Amino acid sequence: MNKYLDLSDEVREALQAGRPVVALESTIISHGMPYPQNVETARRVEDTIRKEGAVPATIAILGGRLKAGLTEDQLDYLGKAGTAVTKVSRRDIPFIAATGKDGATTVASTMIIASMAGIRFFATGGIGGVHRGAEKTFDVSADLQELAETGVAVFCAGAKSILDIGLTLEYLETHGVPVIGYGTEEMPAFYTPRSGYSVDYRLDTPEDIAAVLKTKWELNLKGGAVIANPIPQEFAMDDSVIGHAIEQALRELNDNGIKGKESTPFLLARVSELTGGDSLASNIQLVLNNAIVAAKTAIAFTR
Ligand code: PSU
Ligand code: MN
Repeated sequence: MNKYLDLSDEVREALQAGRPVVALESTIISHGMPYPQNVETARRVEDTIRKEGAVPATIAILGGRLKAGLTEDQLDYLGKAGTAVTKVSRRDIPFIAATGKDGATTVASTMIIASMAGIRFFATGGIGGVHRGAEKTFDVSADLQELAETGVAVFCAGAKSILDIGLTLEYLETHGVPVIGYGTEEMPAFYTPRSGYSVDYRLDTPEDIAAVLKTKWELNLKGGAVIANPIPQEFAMDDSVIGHAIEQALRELNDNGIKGKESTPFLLARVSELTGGDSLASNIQLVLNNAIVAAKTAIAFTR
C-alpha cells in the first residue's frame, strides 16, 4: 500500500476479499454540478453501485491524503465547497499531497489513485478530450494520456461536443486506447446518444466487456479503455438545444480568453446555465446509467 493512500474500511475489505469495486471521481461533485444536486447525485450513484452488488469508492484528496472511499460528511464537504476545492489532475497531485490540501480528482487523477488501490473500474459522466481548436491551443485533456498509461476502464456517456470528438477519437487510437460502444456502433455525445463518429468496437453485454478487458490486461497491454454508454433516449436532450448552448459557451470562452484547466469547468457551467435544469437532469441520469454498467462489468470480471 502506498503511504499516501487511505482506503475506507468498506473499500479495503472488498478489495481484500476480491469483491467488485467501482471508483468514482470528485471533480464532477465539486466542479461539475451545483449543490445540493451534486451531493445527492454522488450518494445516489454510490447506492446504485451497492444495489448492483459492487462497492463504490469515491476518490478525492483530503488533507493531503489520497482517499478511496469517502464518508457521507466528506462527500457533503466536497459538494458544499464546490470550486473552492482545487481541481486536481496528474500534475497537481504532489503539490496537494505535499501541502496537506484538499483536491477534487479528475478522470486522470481518479484513475491514478484507483490503480494504486487496485481498482480497475471507474464510472463517471464524460471524459476530457481534445478541445475544439486544439491545433492552435494544444488543449488536450490529461485524461487521454492517462487512459494510455493506466489500467483502469472508464465508463462514460462519451465526450461532450464542447470537445472535438473526432480528434479525441484519433488521439485515443494513436495511444492504443480502445473505445467500446456499449450496445452501440456510434460514439455517444454525452447529452445525446449520437455524435456521427463510430466507436472501435460494439459490445452488448457486461460479460463481453469484462472478457476483453481481462484479455487486454493479461496480455500486459498497458492502459485503460473507454466504455461509451449512450444516455437512455428518454433522458436525452434535443440536439439543436444543446448544440446552440455549446456554440454560445465556446464563443464566450474565446471572448473571455479563458485557458488551461479553467476551460472545461467554464464550458460545463455555461452549458448547464444556458440549458437550465434540463441538462442537469440528463447529466444525473447518464451518470447513474454508467454506474450500473460499470458495476455489472466489475461483477462479471471478478467471476
Ligand atoms: N466532462 C464532463 N463533466 C466533467 C468533466 C468533464 O462532462 O465533470 C471533468 C472531469 O473531471 C474530467 C475533467 O476529467 O473535467 C477534464 O478536465 P480537463 O479538460 O481540464 O482535463
Ligand atoms: Mn485542458
